[in-house]
Amino acid sequence: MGKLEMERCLFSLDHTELKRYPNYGTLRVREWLQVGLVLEQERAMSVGATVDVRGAILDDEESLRLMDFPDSTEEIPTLDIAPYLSGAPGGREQVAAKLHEISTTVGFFYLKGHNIPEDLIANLFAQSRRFHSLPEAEKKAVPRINVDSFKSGYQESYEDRAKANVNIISDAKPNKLSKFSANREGGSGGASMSEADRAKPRNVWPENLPGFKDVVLDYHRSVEALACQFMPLWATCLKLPLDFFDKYFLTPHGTLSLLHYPPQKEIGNRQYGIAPHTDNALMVFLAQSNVPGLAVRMPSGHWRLVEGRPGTLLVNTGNVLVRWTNNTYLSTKHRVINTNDVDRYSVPFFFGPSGDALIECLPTCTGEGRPPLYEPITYASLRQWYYGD
Ligand SMILES: O=C(O)CCC(=O)C(=O)O
Ligand SMILES: [Fe+2]
Repeated sequence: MGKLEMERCLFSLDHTELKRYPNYGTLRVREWLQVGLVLEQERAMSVGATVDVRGAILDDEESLRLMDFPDSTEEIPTLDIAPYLSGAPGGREQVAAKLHEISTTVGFFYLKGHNIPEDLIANLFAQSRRFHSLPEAEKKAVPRINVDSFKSGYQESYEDRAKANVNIISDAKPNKLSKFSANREGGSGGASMSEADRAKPRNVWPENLPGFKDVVLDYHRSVEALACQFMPLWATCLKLPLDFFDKYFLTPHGTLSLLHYPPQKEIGNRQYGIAPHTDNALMVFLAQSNVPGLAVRMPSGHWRLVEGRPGTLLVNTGNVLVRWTNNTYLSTKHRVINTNDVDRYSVPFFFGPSGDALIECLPTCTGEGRPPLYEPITYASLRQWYYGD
């Protein structure tokens, strides 16, 4: 059996069935899975070098000018998900058709009708301001931890991205932002996680901020539930059985980040709040305050400033969907510069499959004359390639 076949076989193991074996806990299955993951990780190192899921790296003077001074007035579409969530007849098909169109053209949209209470979102921003207003020493007391490649806690400024494959320009200055991140409690590794893995603490919390943890976790749960409801929609878009994606999302990845950008007076010189990049997740749900700063690369190649719209979340598709759909869907380039006089706050929620999910070209995205462009890769390995650690 070749490496890939073995990995496919390992990934598709039915753990519900396997758990019926009295010796499941000590069974070699876990060892096999580990072997499969290691082999896959080794290969991932070369995958990034041959096919770049981010698309063209834009690094010339003209491209930088377009990023720094957005002048596009092209439309960012709106997706109203209510007809699907309410179970209206034909609602799923109607919403999926619009989602498909958006994902092949712009890759960013305002999500309306999402059912996350406005007061929860307002409270989340209030908690973010509270946290970021703490004295630096108190914030630094909340360490940055890395559990199974998922990072939580406080980060003063962005990590050194020299080894990473996040940015789409070279030599970007360190990003001007700080953040607090929280990951899914219980972990996101998938069926191959051991009991010990499952029990590991995933998050660190500030002391003396009563209510902070509850609000952050409450929003995390709400937005994860919303994100999971997208999976049958994606299956509809891609003409797959409605439960097609279930096995990839046993323990979904969900990283929530409370981002804080100080004002930035000088534009240019490769200095950004967040340098131009694509997101690596399957999709990202962004709660925005009313302070602009995010700009998105539109179909014309010009960039557009994205204003916040009350009652909506801004959503974009990421690198996982590009690989899964063999380039049918976009992972659109974007960046942030806070040119305002006031601090800017935003809250992205990065949503993806379990770490051990094998991302390989979907059966409906390949065929005669359309070979898969990307090699299969686990989500954990794709993350490793992206972050360089
Ligand atoms: O703050 C924003 O508006 C966007 C943040 C973002 O692009 C990211 O965290 O990947
Ligand atoms: Fe992003």
